Amino acid sequence: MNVAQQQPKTHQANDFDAVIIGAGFAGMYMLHSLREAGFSAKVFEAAGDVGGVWYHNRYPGARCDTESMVYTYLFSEKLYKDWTWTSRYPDQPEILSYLNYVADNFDLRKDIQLNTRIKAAHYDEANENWQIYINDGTRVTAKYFIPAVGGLSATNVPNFKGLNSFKGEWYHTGNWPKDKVDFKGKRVGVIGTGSSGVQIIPIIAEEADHLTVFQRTAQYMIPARNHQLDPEIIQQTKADYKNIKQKVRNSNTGDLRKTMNCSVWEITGEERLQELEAAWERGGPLPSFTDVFTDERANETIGEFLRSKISEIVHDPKIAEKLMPNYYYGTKRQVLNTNYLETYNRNNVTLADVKKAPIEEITPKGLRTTEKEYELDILVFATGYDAITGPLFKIDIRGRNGISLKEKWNNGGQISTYLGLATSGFPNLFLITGPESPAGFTNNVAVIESNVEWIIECVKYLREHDLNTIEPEQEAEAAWSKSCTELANSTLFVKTESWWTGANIPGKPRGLPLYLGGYKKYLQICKEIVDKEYEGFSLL
Ligand code: N01
Repeated sequence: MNVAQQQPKTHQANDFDAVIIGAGFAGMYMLHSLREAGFSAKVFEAAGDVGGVWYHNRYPGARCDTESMVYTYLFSEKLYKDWTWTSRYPDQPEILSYLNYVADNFDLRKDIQLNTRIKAAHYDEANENWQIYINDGTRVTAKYFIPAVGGLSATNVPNFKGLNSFKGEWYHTGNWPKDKVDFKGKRVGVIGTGSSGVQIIPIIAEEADHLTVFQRTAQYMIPARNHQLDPEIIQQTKADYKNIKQKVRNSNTGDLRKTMNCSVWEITGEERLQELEAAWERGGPLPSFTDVFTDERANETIGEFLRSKISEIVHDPKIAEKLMPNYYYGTKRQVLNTNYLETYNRNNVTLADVKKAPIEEITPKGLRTTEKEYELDILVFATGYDAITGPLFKIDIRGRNGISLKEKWNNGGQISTYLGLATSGFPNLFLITGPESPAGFTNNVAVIESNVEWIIECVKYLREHDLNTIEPEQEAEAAWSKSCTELANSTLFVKTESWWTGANIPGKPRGLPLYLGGYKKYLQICKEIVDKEYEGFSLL
């Protein structure tokens, strides 16, 4: 820690101690924690209600692929015991109800201003505060600025020629309307086969007259095997709260998934197959062998297993062939599904390979690939997000000397943070699930909780020590970023085009700006830095 001796300063009074953007899991827990610690805080939320991504992702079939017993706040034992999740993987309406329940239960709404978009936040060096500009032209000030905008909230609608000419309806999964979209009797097209596409496709297929899926990259599929939770299991889970919380914090992924703690090669091929078959029957993420994301041959053993399942499920060998992935297994985020592959056995579903015959344009009647025109009444974009940096870059965030975050990070080409929590030149700005945090590879709610708790400890420390600002020292930040890059480069993840690597957005700089050392290790590092009185930070 570097604490400079300085004269006391007189500052203009701030409107709030902290301004937070976003009323999702992160923003709401941040608000609650700040208030509990005696700080004044205000959340600004662009949507019409709380919920964050779960407010917007109301497409049919939307469901979390982390189990409900851990995709939930663990900070309050009472909350954990009072709320009852009904299924293994909670669906969007249930998660949204939960977040509304949390907002009411902790009386958060009085400090959340809805329907309000923040367009800019500028650091004022003279006053050592943040000037936060709202879309309606007004401005508020705060000592701390916390954009809790998540990594997957900036939707990506590819810039296809002719979209405006389309005479039908079109929607993006991440910005789904509140009113039901009626697919009955319609010819529907879905572009994209990631987590969102894979969830919506089987539902639309059941309702629509005809569905065409435009697939660019075939994905590995793992069954979710979602089910209603047995009342006895619910009681056991609630009783086991303390143990579950501890296990989550001691895990690499912030959840309770099975890990193998051995290399693919340490067990026989037969044993491996048994493990994989058992996991397939159980549903949920496959158990992770220690070398599966570093050793190409180890990775291929899992890829081969999953490809064999496609041939077993999909009746038409030509369609099965088109559905065969050929990237390293798991180097795009794993997709859990319910009846996805089975959907291609229906006779009202067509699979169009748009890697082979790319999309040329959207026409008034539908969509034209280099091969043919598909006539459509409804077009669904399940085309993902400008992830990790996208949501932050939508806000004009400027630190010292008026330098914007986008400029500092060279438009995403040179991201540098310290612990994913802060970045030099931007005093008193805190990130939650930010770049170079373990988000994206870890249960998001777990990362959110630990980030929020770290921030609260930090601002309490500043208050107790009568300090005005905190920001990373450049050397400490550079070392953290370097370690993130080195870890990422030692894996197969960087060899695949995905939203993790920025390759899904044309022109976006490539890289993998996330911490891949595991959640448990991340928590240890964050704690050590606090124990050493904020080593690597400059406190003034
Ligand atoms: O987005 P994606 P997503 N032309 O980027 C295709 C979380 N999430 O919304 O692979 C044609 O994964 C693209 O093709 P390709 C979760 O973390 C969680 O599905 O780039 N196709 C791909 O098939 C997840 O990982 C849940 O070649 C184009 C698809 O669109 C993350 O959000 C549910 C294209 C995008 O897949 C993102 O998932 C939903 C183009 N120009 C989301 N551009 C659950 O918890 C893109 N594509 C279950």
